[in-house]
Amino acid sequence: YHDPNCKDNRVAMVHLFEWKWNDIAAECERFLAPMGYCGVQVSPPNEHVIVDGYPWWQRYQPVSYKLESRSGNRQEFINMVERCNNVGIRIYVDAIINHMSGTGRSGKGSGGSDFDADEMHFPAVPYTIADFNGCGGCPACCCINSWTDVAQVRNCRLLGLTDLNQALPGVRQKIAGFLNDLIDIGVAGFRIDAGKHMWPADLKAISELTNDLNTKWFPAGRKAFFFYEVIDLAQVGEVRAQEYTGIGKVTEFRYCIKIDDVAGGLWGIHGLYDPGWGMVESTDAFVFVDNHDNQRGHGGGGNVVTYKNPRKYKVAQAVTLGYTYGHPRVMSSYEFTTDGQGPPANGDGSTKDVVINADGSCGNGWVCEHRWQAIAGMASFRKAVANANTIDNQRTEGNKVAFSRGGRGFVAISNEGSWSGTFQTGMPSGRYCNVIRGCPNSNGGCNGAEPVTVNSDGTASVSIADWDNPIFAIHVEAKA
Ligand code: LM2
Ligand code: CA
Repeated sequence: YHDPNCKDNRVAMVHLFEWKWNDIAAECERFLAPMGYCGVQVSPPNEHVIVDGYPWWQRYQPVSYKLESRSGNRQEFINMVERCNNVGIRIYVDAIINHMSGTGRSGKGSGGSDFDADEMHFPAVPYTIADFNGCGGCPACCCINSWTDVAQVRNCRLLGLTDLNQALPGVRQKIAGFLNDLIDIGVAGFRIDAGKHMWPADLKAISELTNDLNTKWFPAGRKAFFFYEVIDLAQVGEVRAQEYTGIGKVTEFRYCIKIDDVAGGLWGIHGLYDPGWGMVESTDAFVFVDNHDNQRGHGGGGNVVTYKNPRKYKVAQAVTLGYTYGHPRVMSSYEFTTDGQGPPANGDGSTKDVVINADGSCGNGWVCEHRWQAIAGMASFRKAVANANTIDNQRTEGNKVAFSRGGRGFVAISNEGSWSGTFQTGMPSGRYCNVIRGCPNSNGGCNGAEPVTVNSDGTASVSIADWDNPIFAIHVEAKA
């Protein structure tokens, strides 16, 4: 359950937040596979409530486990999984299994199913009132008031969302049935939403009911990757991330704070992983610079760097993808100004297509951070250094850092303007492309810049001069 099931030595995941299935399928083929990404976290694929104005968060209120959502229908989902797997790109589903919709909501969901949350009536699953936690032991609102009362955090309603009782065999079976439907289609794993609000023992029991992955794309006997969303910012008495490391990886939200800090002051790179802060060990950590919640002040919020600060964001991603701590996910956003704002929409409320401009950037309001050359280049870097677990030749000078990765790659970053000189890259001699500028091209050169020569003693003359892209990165899979 800890293995992301990547193809070959691919590593980086990208969250294509609110993308439609057809657009994701195309992106796997035309961009993610060639750039060395491992997989995609997709928005919740199951039936959800429809809220006026179509905020993104309507998809965190399930109505049923039918695969009919704002991103597309079941057949489109199946096509996406097949097309992506066929080019070696994995699909990870954002699974909302803690709760169903919020109280006060009723009517029809995105797949046309009837529901009534106040009656806890979700006939398309089906769930009835007996499948939910009662309000005994909860405050009068039945909601979570105290975040240090662990039983309340797990048995009462998060934000008034009707809370499933995962201790019941019938509920476990229905959740596992949903996950198994997705596994049989070919998904590689799950982000378990609101992990903090469920008991680890119940989650373990559910994961043990899941099928092996589809042998059309995975070796026999493989289990799905589980990563649990647990917001642990080390407040005394609250749920701890470490409670979940036995059953999968766990989101490390302290990393978001650390990386924002380090991207501003590279001298702090030594403290990126800080056990003193209670951070989980590298092999258990699922890390990201920002996510769909904290980039807009939801889900713990905090000081996080986002696409709105592009230069710093690229530095943060270069450190995340270049370094060794945790399993990395890249956020891919749409432009927003208010926190509830949904994805770019047509007049009828449907989500707009992702369009790709001639220069490779995205249009129609999609930001596509994962396509920024610096970030895509570092995704390819992470693939090349996947089996090199060391950091060598690290050189920190003020707000600048350089390091190599076991003879497979070398990175230098400057937050102090231009930086040039001779560096020990630790790499085999040859001609490489600075993947921050561009990839190797078919003429034996590099796009965006002249090739870089590494001498037989591993040294190279390196120059960083572009304030907006203050990174230099070469690796053994991008030779000129
Ligand atoms: C998560 N992780 O644990 C998600 O990452 C986060 O995006 C989800 O909240 C949350 N858990 C529940 O799945 C989002 C959003 C909330 C929104 C909920 C449900 O951040 O603001 O709450 O989805 O749609 C909304 C309203 C809130 C209301 C609630 C219930 O914003 O005011 O609470 O619905 O009706 C009364
Ligand atoms: Ca719960």
